[in-house]
Amino acid sequence: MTACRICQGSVHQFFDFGSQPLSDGFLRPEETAGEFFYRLAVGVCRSCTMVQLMEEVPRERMFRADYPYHSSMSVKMREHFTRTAHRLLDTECPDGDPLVVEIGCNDGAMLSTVAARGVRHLGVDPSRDVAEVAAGKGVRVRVDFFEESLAREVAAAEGPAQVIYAANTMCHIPYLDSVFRGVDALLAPGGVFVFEDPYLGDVVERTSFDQIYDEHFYLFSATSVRAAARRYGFDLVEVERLPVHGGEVRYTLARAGARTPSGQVEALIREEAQRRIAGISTLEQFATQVKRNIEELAALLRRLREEGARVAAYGATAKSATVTNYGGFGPDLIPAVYDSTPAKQGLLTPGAHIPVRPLKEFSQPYPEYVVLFAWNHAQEIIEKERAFREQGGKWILYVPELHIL
Ligand code: DWN
Ligand code: SAH
Ligand code: ZN
Repeated sequence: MTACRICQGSVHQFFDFGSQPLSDGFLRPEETAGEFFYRLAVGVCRSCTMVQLMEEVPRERMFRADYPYHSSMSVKMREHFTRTAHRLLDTECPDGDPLVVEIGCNDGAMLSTVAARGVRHLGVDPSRDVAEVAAGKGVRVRVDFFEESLAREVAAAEGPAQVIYAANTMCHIPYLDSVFRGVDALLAPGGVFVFEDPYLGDVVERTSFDQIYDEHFYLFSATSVRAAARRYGFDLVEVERLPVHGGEVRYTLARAGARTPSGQVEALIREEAQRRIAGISTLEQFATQVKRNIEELAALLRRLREEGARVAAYGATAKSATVTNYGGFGPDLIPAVYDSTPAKQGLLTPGAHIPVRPLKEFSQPYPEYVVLFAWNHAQEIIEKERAFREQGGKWILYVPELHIL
């Protein structure tokens, strides 16, 4: 039996994706021989409902100096983080000399706006290359993992933080106990801890199974986040559903008793109970649907290969590692994936070893069918690449189910 990382309850496994590589482990052809693999399986805690991976990948393997994901590659995400920064400053930091801390600041997509407004801040991120990009935007960054010891050090040196923020990072941290104790040490008495991550309710509803991979150790819901927060003396006081990355929730935590939880919190928790989003039968149904989606995509890709169609993919996402490696989709079915990130171009995708090509080659000539691995950015990409469709190209999407655009 596996014990829950949050409450030590028993975890019921509901899907096993088998052996998987590091989702952001893009590699040079000569590195494929020594590639690292682990077992990707996911379960739900029968006590606190937290959905979590059955096996943990050491953090230093994932968040290395050359971690290749740059948040600012998407215009829509840049806009999202600019709006977020203004809102956090306007609502939580009206006066004085506030301190804003971001856990997992990456390339400064959010904190660059805080820096531009002249507000005291600190970004913490262990991945050196992306942190250097943030520093180049005027962001103060510490290249390290946020945990209790670091938080105590920052609290002693810089005083309490009015806002601690994390986007798509809390779900990456198995050792949340240390993070919560760190937040407790660093947060001002009336401060807020705000974080946003992929939402279990959306993953289940939309069968977005590729949100499950090494870096996404947890899949949160309002129910599981409130239970975890309470263990460390925090209340869940606000929840907000966000459209980014295929559906997320932004959670606002405050010290127990400091703020009255909004009606939205109770409403979402009630909805989760009614939908039984963490129920064993719901998750078993999800598992059946995942297998169906992957089989349909596999059948389509094999048919296109038989017909001699020119196929490629778009967006060398971390998520797509789960799709290509579970589906067994290598360069024989998908000969290339186009991506705008210089740090990924010229390398092979993890496990499946599909070559990553720069976007400028996408139209030379256009493929006939393109699997949209970055389906969460569909609106932005399909709009930007409308010339592809105008000359007859077709997009293949597999979330929420297989369809061709
Ligand atoms: O949680 C995480 C999220 C925030 O980012 C991390 N664990 C890792 C990463 O996940 P991902 O790689 O699945 O994220 P995205 O944002 O779906 O990745 C999009 C990829 O597509 C990037 O490599 C950039 C690329 N891209 C592109 O080539 N053209 C993106 C856009 C918008 C484009 O127009
Ligand atoms: N906030 C950005 C980046 C998300 S990717 C966005 O939403 O786009 C996850 C980031 O978390 C990576 O940059 C990774 O280096 C960072 N990270 C992982 N573990 C961390 C930890 N313990 N403390 C701080 N950052 C961490
Ligand atoms: Zn639990």
